[in-house]
Amino acid sequence: MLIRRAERFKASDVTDETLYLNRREFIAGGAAAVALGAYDVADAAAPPAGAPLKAERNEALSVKDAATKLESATTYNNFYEFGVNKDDPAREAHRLKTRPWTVKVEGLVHKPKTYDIDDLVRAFTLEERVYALRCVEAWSMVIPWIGVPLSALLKQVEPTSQAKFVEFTTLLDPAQFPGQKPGFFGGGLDWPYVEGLRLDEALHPLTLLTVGMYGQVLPNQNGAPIRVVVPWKYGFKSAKSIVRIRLVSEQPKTAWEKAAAQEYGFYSNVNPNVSHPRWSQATERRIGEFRRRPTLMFNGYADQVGSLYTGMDLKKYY
Ligand SMILES: Nc1nc2c(c(=O)[nH]1)N[C@H]1C(S)=C(S)[C@@H](COP(=O)(O)O)O[C@H]1N2
Ligand SMILES: [Mo]
Repeated sequence: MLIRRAERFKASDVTDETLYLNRREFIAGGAAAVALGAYDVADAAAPPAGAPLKAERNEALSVKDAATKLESATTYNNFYEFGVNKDDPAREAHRLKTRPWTVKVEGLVHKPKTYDIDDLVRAFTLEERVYALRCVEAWSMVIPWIGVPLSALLKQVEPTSQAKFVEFTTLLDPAQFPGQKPGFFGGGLDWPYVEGLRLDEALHPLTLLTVGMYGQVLPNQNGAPIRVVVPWKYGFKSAKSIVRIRLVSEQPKTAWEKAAAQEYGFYSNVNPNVSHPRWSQATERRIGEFRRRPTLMFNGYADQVGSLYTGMDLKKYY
């Protein structure tokens, strides 16, 4: 797998959008063996983080902003299973074995299904969308994510009429996630990391089940082999390295609600008018920029998602 080896990501290699684009052209021209929307898994002895992953950009669901440097997106992370510091994930994430990996989709569905990660990537058409992920700590990054609309997967399992919420669960394995070891300060979280969405939020076309970024298989520190990206919500709603998607009738208890409910609500829609108890959320620092920028309602997606919350008091349901 010459291409994979040559292309295996090295943060220092790719430092700006221009280089990134050239690189994509190179991949497009040289990777005849790599089918659109699927990497070659014939020789997947090693987890393919960094292998080229092609997908057509969905322009309608992409922002025009320049992407954050790949190096920043892969070295400044929140992934408390690896530690609470921003540089812990890049240092520790090699411990995570992303193959074999299955995702169980179960609960209130007519057709529960366990997907092997590679079958899942082959079964759906991958799209690339450029989304800003905005952290509750008031910084943001613009990342070209690759994945499948979560709705495509949910349609396959056929939620029952009782299903009202979707719960996402990250792998529980203290042997691979030092932050889950008893006695390790994992930010006070109760493992495994659990997140959730209302079913209509989960079915919204913007919600992306994500397997790659920057034209590559997702790096471990960004949630390999599969994570969620919900662009109109704060980053912690986008659970990483998930092993289970469960449809349920009651609002799931999320890891951050259990840890500090008054700071991290279930909805956590990006909202410049609702402050975090310890800081304002009116402006944000885009990683790589000097000047702070005003934060937009629903992270700029008010036209697309506003109707999901008609009549709701967003100060109460923060
Ligand atoms: N399992 C798990 N998922 C997680 C987290 C985590 O600690 N554990 N952190 C969240 C937070 S706070 C943010 S801001 C984003 C960061 O994603 P990124 O590192 O790919 O930018 O992941 C989210 N998903
Ligand atoms: Mo975050």
